[in-house]
Order: sequence, then C-alpha cells, then structure tokens
Amino acid sequence: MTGISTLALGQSAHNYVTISPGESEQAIIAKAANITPSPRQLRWQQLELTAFFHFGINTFTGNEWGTGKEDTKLFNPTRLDARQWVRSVKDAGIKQVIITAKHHDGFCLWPSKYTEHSVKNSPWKNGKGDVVKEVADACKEYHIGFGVYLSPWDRNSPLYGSGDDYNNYFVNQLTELLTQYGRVDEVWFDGANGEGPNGKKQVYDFDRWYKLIRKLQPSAVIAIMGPDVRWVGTESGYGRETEWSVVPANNLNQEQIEAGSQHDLAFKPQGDMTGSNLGGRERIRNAKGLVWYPAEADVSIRPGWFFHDSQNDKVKSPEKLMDIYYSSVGKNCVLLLNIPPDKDGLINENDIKSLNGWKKLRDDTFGTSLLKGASAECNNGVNMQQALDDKYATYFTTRDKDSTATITMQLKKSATFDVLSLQENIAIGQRVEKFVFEYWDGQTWKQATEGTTIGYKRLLRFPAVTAQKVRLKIESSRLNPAISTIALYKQP
Ligand code: FUL
Repeated sequence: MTGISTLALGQSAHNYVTISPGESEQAIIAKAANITPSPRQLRWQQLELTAFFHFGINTFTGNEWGTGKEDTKLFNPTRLDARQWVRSVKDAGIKQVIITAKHHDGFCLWPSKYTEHSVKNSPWKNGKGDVVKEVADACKEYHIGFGVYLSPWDRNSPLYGSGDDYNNYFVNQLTELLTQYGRVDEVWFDGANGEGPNGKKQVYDFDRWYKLIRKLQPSAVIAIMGPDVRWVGTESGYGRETEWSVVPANNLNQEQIEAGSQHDLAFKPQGDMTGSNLGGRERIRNAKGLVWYPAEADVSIRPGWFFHDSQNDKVKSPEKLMDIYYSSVGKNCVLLLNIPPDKDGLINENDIKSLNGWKKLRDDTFGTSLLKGASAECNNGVNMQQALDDKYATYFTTRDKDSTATITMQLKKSATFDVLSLQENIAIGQRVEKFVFEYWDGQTWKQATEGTTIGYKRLLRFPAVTAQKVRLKIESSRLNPAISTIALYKQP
C-alpha cells in the first residue's frame, strides 16, 4: 500500500472553514488546501461544458432586455423543437443545459399559475404549450443535465419592489419549476436588480430561496447569486490565469454553520468578482472564512444573448470557441455557452455548424495522450503512473506531504506536442501554486510552458516541441499536490 488510502481517508468532506483571529498564515494555507467541493459542486465541475438557451419574448421583439409590457401574443414559435436544441448541444459534447424560464421581462416559458404573463396567453399551441417541460423532457431523453434560469428582477410583476409579497410570488414560481419537471441540476440567479413600479428596489430573500432549493432539489447547484457556483467576472468566456476555487468568505456566520447540513446557506455572494486573483495567499491571509466557490465562465455564441436575425453572420467560429475553451475549461472554470433558439423555435444552422466544427477540433486535439505508456519517476513521489492514466480518481502525490516535486517522464518514442493538460484531484483539494513544464532537447532542459494554479483542469498551448523526455516541476504547492492528469497533445 502507498500513502494514498490513508491520505484519502484522512480527508473529511467539507467545503468551508472558519478562521479564528490570530491563526498563522501557515495554518490558514493548510486549511485552504484541505477544502474540497461538495458532491453537487464536484458533479458540476466535471461536466466542463454546459449550455444556456436564452429564449422568450425578446426572441420575437428583437430586444435584449424586455420592458415587461410586451404583448404575450407576440410569442409564437411555429416549429419549436426542444429535442433539436438538446441534440445540437449534446452532439457538441455539452453535458447540461439551462433554459431562461423567465428573463427580466417577466414572461414565463411555462404556464405559471401566478401570472397571466406567460405562454398560456400566447398563440403557441393555443396557450397549451410549456417550453420548460419540452426542454426538461428532451434532457431526460438524451441523458443530459437540466437547469433553470429564473430572473429575480421581474419588470412585469406589479409586486416587484414590494418586499415580502414579491418574495412570496418568486417562491411560488420557483416551487413550480422545482416540482413539475423532474430533476433540476442547476438553478441560475442573475445579478441584475432594477427598480419596481413603486420606484423601490426589491430586497431578495435569498435565504428562503436557497432553503427551498435544498429541500426540493438537493443535488442542484445554485449559481451566480448563490452559494455553489461563482460568476467568473466577465461575460467573455475568458477566465483568469490564476483561478483558485477556494476564496475568502468573510461573512460566514458561525451559528448557521454549526447548524450543520445547511451550513452553506450562510454564504452569500460578496465582494469584487473581477480581480485578477481572488484566492491567492495575499487574499486569504486576512480572511475570516474560506469556501469552495468555483468559477463559471458564461458567454454567448453570438453577440447577443437572445437570437437576432441580424447576427446570423456573427456566430463565433469553431476556432474562436476553441480559444474560449482553452481559456475557460482550460483555466479551471466550467464553460456556460449560450446558443439562442430562433423565432421558429430552432437552433440556427450556422450555430450548429460552429458547434460541430468546435467539437471536431477538440476531438482532433484531445485523442490519446502522447504520455500514455510513458515511464515516470519522481524521487519523493508515489503513484507516478496514476497521473498518466485516464482515470480522474487516481493520482500522483508526494511522500511526507512535500510541496515540491519533479516528475520526469520518458516517452516510448520521440513525439511532437504543443498542448499540456494538467488536472488536480479536487476531491483532495486544490493546492498547486506554481509549476514549470520542460523538455530535454538532447543537451539541456528547456522550458515549454509554465503556470500558477491548476485546479480541476489547466490547458496550456505552446509552440510545438519534439522530444522524448519531459518533466513537470511543481515549484510551489499549499500541501502535497494530488495530480490526476499529466497529458500531452498535438493540435491539428
Ligand atoms: C445578464 C443578463 O442581464 C443578460 O440578459 C443575460 O441573461 C446574462 C446571462 O446575464 O446579467
């Protein structure tokens, strides 16, 4: 037996810690290194690719933000086929979708009992249709995850800005979505919050909403204005070089944490989400608490979030989507790519072409790792080979909790490569702070690439190199690193 099983056994599943005044930096760093995702967060992270479907009254008016005064009669997708939507994204390797059940204009894509502003007063299927159901059913049929976007900001509801009355209305709608469509895997709350008709800002009862979701759909992650998934800070699809999934949570409330199973409800999104490094040593040194709060990078395949005919020639190319992929999934984020259905209720062929081209580029790059079957050595390491197999759960680590290591790998024969893929086993923790990747050119070691954080996945591109011997130097880590994957590829 190696040290692995003991390590894993010693790992208690927890995704937050509190820090007492006066704790040393060393103690704080060790705590950070042992924070791990909750099961729902781990499942979500492993999806890597998710999709948004922005669809609603805006699809028919050409707006991005509706006013809430739109005539429900405008909603009339004559060929709506949610199976085509789900198939199109599944074919591109996407593992979960989120439908905008209600955007800021308040128009509901399902026949909510609590408003007249919905599909039930549209000509579509004579008011008998339910888009949310069609999407949920298609996800079940194609075995992919299903999520809902419910905009807290509602420009149609006369209750908006009233306080409790609006929160009750919101809870009623949320309950419909969480009880009528089977399993829900993600609930996405937007940050936009405008004024109600009385000129007052609505105060959202987040705690109540979160508790309801935990009760009705315990495996769903709550994203953005929620405790499980953090907005990366831009809508470009590009993440940051240094992306820590463990970040400060200074408003963790002791009492609520001690209350046990609902501990994470105490955590509310806070602070600046756009800084260049949210979880580095200088950021966590003075934290009062730390939490596993991983980043989601959202972006639309088109300039707008909703479909506009005028943007049919502005669909992002496969190459652009590939660049986004390297800069989101390849930077420890989950990518949430929006593909908006058109007025007919179908995904446009231009979008499908791009999605398929992007999938092909990924398939052509990430086939078999060139390190498969290579030998690996590391004088203070255990289970070197486990970093080279394709099982995520098995991993390389160091003896004695060493925080540096050099793993030298010898390929069976010389190969040309230009992409490095690294993964930490985040069920153990996110630990690596700095690494360098080098190749032996026959005379000396030369640097191919380097980086700071790894996290769930780090992809790095570099000018093509031909070599038979390579090494990964982990120069700094918060605790012994747990490396699931070291892989090399060649771009087509
Ligand atoms: C933003 C919204 O205002 C946009 O319309 C879109 O839904 C995007 C995903 O989030 O905050």
